[in-house]
Order: sequence, then structure tokens, then C-alpha cells
Amino acid sequence: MNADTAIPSTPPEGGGAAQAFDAIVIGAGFAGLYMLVRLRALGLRARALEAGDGVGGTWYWNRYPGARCDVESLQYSYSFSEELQQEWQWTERYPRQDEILRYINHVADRFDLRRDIALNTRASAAHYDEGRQRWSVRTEGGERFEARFLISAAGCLSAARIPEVTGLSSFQGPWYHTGNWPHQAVDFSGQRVGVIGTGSSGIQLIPTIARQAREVVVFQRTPNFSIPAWNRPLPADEQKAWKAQYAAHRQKARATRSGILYDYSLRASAEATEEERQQEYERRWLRGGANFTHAFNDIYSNQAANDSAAEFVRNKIRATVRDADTATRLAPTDHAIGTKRICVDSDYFQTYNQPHVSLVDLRETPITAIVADGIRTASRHFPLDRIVFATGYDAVTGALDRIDIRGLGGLALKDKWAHGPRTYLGLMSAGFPNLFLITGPGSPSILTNVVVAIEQHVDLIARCLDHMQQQQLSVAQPMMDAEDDWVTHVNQVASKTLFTKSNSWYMGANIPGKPRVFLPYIGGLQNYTTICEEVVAAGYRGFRMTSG
Ligand code: NA7
Repeated sequence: MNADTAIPSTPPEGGGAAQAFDAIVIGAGFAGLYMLVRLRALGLRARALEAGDGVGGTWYWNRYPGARCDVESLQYSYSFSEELQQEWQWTERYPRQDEILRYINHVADRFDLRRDIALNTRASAAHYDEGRQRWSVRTEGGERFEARFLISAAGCLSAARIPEVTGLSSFQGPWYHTGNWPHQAVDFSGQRVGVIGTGSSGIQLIPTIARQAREVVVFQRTPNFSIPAWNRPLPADEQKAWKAQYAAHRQKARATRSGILYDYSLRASAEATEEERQQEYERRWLRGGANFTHAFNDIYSNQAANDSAAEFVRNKIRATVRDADTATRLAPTDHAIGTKRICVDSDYFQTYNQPHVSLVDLRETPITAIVADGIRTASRHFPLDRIVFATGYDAVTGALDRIDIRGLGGLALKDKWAHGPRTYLGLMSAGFPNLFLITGPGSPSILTNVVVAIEQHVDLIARCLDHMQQQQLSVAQPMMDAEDDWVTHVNQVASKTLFTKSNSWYMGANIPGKPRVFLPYIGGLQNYTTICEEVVAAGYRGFRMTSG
């Protein structure tokens, strides 16, 4: 579409008088909170609209048993405040959901952010009024907000998805989705529990539930690679030593491709002997975590290198799971290791050695229906008291798709993105003036330590708003050719990797009908940051900024 020939759109209807702000932020998780900090520092009046009745986003909703971050505590945290990073004490190598949520709440209090957050307020529509250069936002509760800037902090993994399975409404027991877990503890003692899905959430949840439940039946469509977390308490002296060098560690992390201080090998797999390769895998296996896939620098791009690392993990699975048939089904063969998000677990494969835990391979015997007392597959009926859906998300674009966002000429963002998201730098989309996307599609986002990616994006947006204020510019949006070039670049970089061959949520493959496009930018956080800095240094090259 041509932004210059657009006609004004109609603001959303309903509700009383609109509450006016300089900026509306959608979401009060890690991204929304830090955005509020930066907006306040610019002297802009902002309001964050948060669907939950508390802050925290992902970590507010994902309260399932075993929920834990797969990036280490000392890295998965804000770096913008030296005082904050020094004062907060983490208790474990990998933080549990409740600890992260306490941390986020601490941040909200420490920086006095709550007064700028409207809880229980889900944005349902956001329309741009070209004449008034204002976004008009409507909420599910019928409230209306107006602002010059609209900033999405809605998250990449926040639109939980329950697959369409016949008969769910007839199930008589309680059922849950990991991404929308009840606030009260759920007791599985003595229960027969069916778990659908074996991604990161399922792999964390299954061992934890198995400690309580009478019986656990896991319904697996695709097995996943998982590396042990070897989680442990974080000793005070280790934490102190890290904090003594915090600024330097953060700086080094930002200069990596994933924003995480891993041990990135500079060697290609073929440069090592077979014995050296096995030693390297074993060393990393014993250290634990997603660092494993950085054993050689071509695991994501070279099939033979990937096969070698994948086979090592398959052998570990076979050595762990006693029943040979179950082990075979748990060992992934349909995708390259790491091209579906690699999982980090605590005793996942060991759990299948317990007599009350069983695995159903849905590729062989698909679910035909959920019935009043359980799940029926093509070959048998499984009586169950509870069902857990660990079936994932409409990733990266899902949260935005669920809001009726309309830009110039009334164009819906969803329609513009019908064949895949189109953005410039994952930050803005042409035809949607003053709409900023924190960790939007086409940015490194979910391929990184997302807190690092969030801080980089929020800082960039804040600098852009500051520049606009200084220069008395009121409207910003990308130029179409800059956006087209970026989309081409994002696709080209992805096509050089093994990622585009897998049916992953990175590719939108988990959602029926979603275009098959690689959603994040895989060129590396450090390269992406360099590109952004060049854009800024060149006077926001590729953006058109105008005064009102
Ligand atoms: P994921 O990684 O998308 O995993 C979802 C799982 O659910 C995965 O095993 C899916 O199988 C399975 N699934 C999805 N739909 C169905 C249906 N219809 N039937 C059976 N099984 C199904 O989501 P998670 O919540 O585990 O993790 C998301 C991210 O959060 C994770 O990567 C971390 O970054 C944190 P499939 O593989 O699609 O065949």
C-alpha cells in the first residue's frame, strides 16, 4: 500500500471519553515495564494496558508446575540499573517462575511503575486516526485511550493455543493450558493426568506432575531434543563474583549472537576428530543447558555437523530410557537439533522409567476425540481425571493478530501480514505510523536471551522518540523500500540455516493456515545491533519522520 494516498480510518467505537496519553504500551511484562521507565525519563505521559491482574506477562501466566527459565538467572534479568542488578539475589542457577515473577514485581515497585499501569485491561482494537495523528485504543472492557505513540510489548509467546480437538467441552474433569495456569496450586495427587505436548513446557511439567500423580499419560506428536539443566542453588560467593564484573559480563553478552554468555566454539565440526567431537559433546552435556548446540560453529548450518550432535543426544536418550520402544519414540529424528527450540530439562527422560508414566505416539495413533472421562486415540481409550495442554503458542505474531490493529487507510495489520509479517528491523511496519513493536517479527527476539533483546529495542525506541522530540517531529514510519529490503534480508539469512527445514513455531508451522515464514531475525543479536546503530547514525535511515 502507499502510505501517501491513505484515507483516514475510523477510531474504534464505544466507551466513554478517551483517556489521553503521549504513549500507550500494550503489556506489562519485561518489555512493557522497561518501556515505561524509559518513557517516563523522556517526560512522556504513558499508560501500559495489561490484560492480567498483575504485572509479569509470560511469567504471570505460565504458573504450571516445573515452570522455569532456560537462561541462567544472572543473565535473564535487566541490566539497565546497576543498583537493581546488584541488590537482587537469585537463589538458583535457572530461576523458577515464581522467583522471576517476584523479581518483576520488585522492579515495578522499585521504579514506582504501577501508577502507569492499568491492570485487567486487555486491548482489543487500536486504530490510527491520520487526521489527528493519534492512535485510538479500545479495551475489552469498553474503555478508550488515545495517544500519539502506540508501543506493543505484547510478547512473542503470549497467545496460548489450544488445538481443535473434538469433544473437549464434553470432558468432565478440569483441564489447563500451561500458558494460562490457575493461580491456586493444582494438586495432582492420586489423579490420572493426560499431558498433550512435549515442547519446553511439557518437558518441564511432566517430571513435576509425575511426582504427584497416580498416572501420567503423555501424548506426543513430535519428540524434542533436550539437554539436562543440572540446576542447583546459586552459592553466594559465585553470585558475588559475577556481580563484581556485572557491567563487563553484560557488555560481552550483548556482543554475542544470542545475548547469552555461552561458550561459543569457533571451530567447525569437521575440523575435529570423531573422538574430539564426542569429548566436546560430553563436556557440554555435563555442563548442561542450551550451550550444547554451540559445540561447533556450524551445527545450525551444516547438516552433517548437526547430525553428529543430534546422534549424541539420541544416544543419551537411549542410554537413559530403559524401555527400548519408548526410547526410540522419544529420540527425535524428524528435525535438526536446535531448529525447534531446544529444551532444557530436569529428569525428563528419566521420568519415563517410572511405572506410572507412559508415552503415546500420536504419529502412530492420533487423538480421535476427547470424551467425558478421557482421551480416545485411534487404537484405545485412556481414562483420565485431568488434561494438561502444553500445546504452545501462536508465536511472535499471535498476540498482535488478536488485536484489531488498523493503520493508514484502515488497513488491518493482520491483512498486511497475511502472507507473513513485514517490518523494518522488526521494529515498525509501513502504513502503521508511530506503532513500535518491541521484539517484533524480523528482530532477534526469541532467538536470544529475550531480556537483552527487549532492552536493546526499548532503548532504540526511546532514542527515536527523543530524536523526534528534539527535532519537533511528530510521525515516524518506515519507508516501503527499506521494509522490503529488510524482509528480503531476514529471509535470506534464515535460508542459509537448517531452521527453515523444520516444522517449528519459528516457522509458524504449529498453527494451521499460518504462512510458513521464518519469524525472527537469525543474523545474530550483535550484527542486528550494529545494523540498528548504523541506521541511527545515518539519521534514522529507512524511516520517514515528519512534523505535524
Ligand atoms: P511448543 O514448543 O510450541 O510445544 C508445543 C507442543 O505441543 C509440541 O510438542 C507440539 O507438537 C504439541 N502440539 C501442538 N499442537 C498439538 C496437537 N494438536 N496435538 C498434539 N500435540 C500438539 O510450546 P511450549 O509451551 O512447550 O514452549 C514454547 C516456548 O516457551 C519454548 O520454546 C520456550 O521458549 C518457552 P509439534 O512439535 O508441533 O508436533
